[in-house]
Amino acid sequence: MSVDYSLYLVTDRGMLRDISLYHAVEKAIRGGVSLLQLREKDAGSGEFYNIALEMKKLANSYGVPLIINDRLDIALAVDADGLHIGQEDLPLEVARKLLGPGKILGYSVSNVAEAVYGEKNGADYLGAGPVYRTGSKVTEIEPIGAAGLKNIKGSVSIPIVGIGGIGMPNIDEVKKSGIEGISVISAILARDDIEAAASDLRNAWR
Ligand code: TZP
Ligand code: MG
Repeated sequence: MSVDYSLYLVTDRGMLRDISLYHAVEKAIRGGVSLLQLREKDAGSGEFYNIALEMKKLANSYGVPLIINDRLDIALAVDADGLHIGQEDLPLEVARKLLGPGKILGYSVSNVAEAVYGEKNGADYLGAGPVYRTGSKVTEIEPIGAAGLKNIKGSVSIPIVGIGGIGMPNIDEVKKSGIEGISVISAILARDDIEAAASDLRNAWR
């Protein structure tokens, strides 16, 4: 499957201002989001499943693939296009085996060793970060910056998306690192005009 990683939206309902997740995501896709990850850390299984079903229909109706964060069971249950896991989730090779070869498997990394491990053990793409400081995720990992992205990019041949604190002020610097795309939450979802925010990022990336 050929995937466009250029503008990868990750969800967090907690960031939204007076808009439903459904409508926010639809606006973001209209603005130019090319890939969608459902990441709702506070949703229980039943609720996550229902949201995932709805997001799958919405995203796929625009030709955008849906990736599920953390939950292999939900990814399988809704026949999502892929799964994204991190260092503390299911082992990568186990996820690869259970997900099957036809699905997209993403893996979070913050250094070259993790990236090389990811490429060797079944990841289709890597989410590298945090690139900059962000209020969207609590982490003890120091930001890797554009230099960290460049190092990771040079160590593997699978696609890389940067994540963490990316937005219009630093998108050019990120682009120069040579990676395939950016993954964002707040630079799209916390904005008043979600469609314009996505479209500005998309145009800046091109
Ligand atoms: N993983 C590393 S940083 C991050 C995640 C999920 C949060 C990204 O959110 P934002 O608002 O784009 O900085
Ligand atoms: Mg995770």
